[in-house]
Amino acid sequence: MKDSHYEKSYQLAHEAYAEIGVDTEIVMENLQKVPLSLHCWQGDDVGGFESPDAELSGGGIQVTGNYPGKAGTIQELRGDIEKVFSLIPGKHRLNLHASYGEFGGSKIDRDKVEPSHFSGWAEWAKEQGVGLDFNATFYSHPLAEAGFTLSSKNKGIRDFWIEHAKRSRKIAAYLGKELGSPAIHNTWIPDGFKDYPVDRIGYRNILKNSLDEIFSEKHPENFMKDAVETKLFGIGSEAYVVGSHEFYMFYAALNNVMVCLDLGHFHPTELIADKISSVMLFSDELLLHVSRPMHWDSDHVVVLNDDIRFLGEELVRCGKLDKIHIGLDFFDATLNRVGAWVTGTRAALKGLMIAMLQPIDKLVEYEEAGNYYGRMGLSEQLKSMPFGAVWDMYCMRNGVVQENRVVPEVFTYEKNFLQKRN
Ligand code: RNT
Ligand code: ZN
Repeated sequence: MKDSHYEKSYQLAHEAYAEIGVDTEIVMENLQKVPLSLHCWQGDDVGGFESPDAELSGGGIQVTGNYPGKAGTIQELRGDIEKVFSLIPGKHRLNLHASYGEFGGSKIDRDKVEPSHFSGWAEWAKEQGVGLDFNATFYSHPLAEAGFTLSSKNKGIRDFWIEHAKRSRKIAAYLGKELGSPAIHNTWIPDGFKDYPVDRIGYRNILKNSLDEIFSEKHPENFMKDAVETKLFGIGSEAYVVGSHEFYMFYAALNNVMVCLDLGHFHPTELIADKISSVMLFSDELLLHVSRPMHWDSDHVVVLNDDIRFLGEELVRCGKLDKIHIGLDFFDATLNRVGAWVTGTRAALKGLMIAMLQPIDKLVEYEEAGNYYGRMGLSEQLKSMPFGAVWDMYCMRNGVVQENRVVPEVFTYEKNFLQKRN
């Protein structure tokens, strides 16, 4: 399609939305202000670069598939991320895990990681003009194999992970300082039991104490902020997860840290969209891990499904988009990883744009008047409005390909780069 056709489609869409009281120009301006934090681990199946052949192991998360082309070095990963950034409208961030440091071929254990191992990332992020976020890595390690890290009853193991967490928070503070934008440090641990535990309270008490110890080290808020990620169950922790939703909700509320809600960490029919308003009435900020659970915490690539639409709607409607940090957390090794990143990230942005293109005042008016047909009927009408024309225009104005060019771009990159990897 010619550029002039995109212009025409956009003009028609602009008029159609104006008729229902929505200004598409303002929507584009608002979406431009929303950064997403892209997860570095999509590019290499959560492997990290602690050793040349590092791969995800243990810890209640799993990646299936062996599609060729995964990033085998940090340079390849950065190249892939640069490609991804070039195909996504807006300015975004990158979310790193401690296992992605530049360790120069030597074995640096998790209790020895330092800011210097991430100075290369800081330099790269400066060149890219993106902020960074950070995570301690509590899986794929011999001392995580027994299933317990910060809540371990073994003091040696526990202290090892406490040290790792403290160092990771320091690295986050370093990155935030270097880049002039606070890094969110997220703590997720895999601790739990496959079968019914006896001492439920014991492990949770230990976790509470470990977190107290970790967070007793303070860092300036403009360098780093903390989040703790809740979970209902994982592979091998079906019966009991120490860091459950209730545990972290209370912990976060009482200790001035953020809670992190991952779409895949709840019962299959629970919606994150319904949790945001409750959290935001009692907490200043919130971290999200946007993913696509399928029957379980499967971390499928995000697509524009109802969950994402509901999430976008709630993010826009609650009016606190600037206080909610949107991270992505999906990985699927059965398909082109760069494509997964691009399509998943674009889907999350589309969810937000669709929500912004709604006449919220009118919907609230129907709701308050008890006119529930009006609320439902208008919501349904919105679904067939020309959102795609606004999205394509948004991409064009950001110097990024329109929707129909995404797949060919990914194929070309695959042919020129990914297929040349072994
Ligand atoms: C696991 C959590 C966690 C991880 C990443 C890699 O269930 O969702 O956020 O996916 O830290
Ligand atoms: Zn997550």
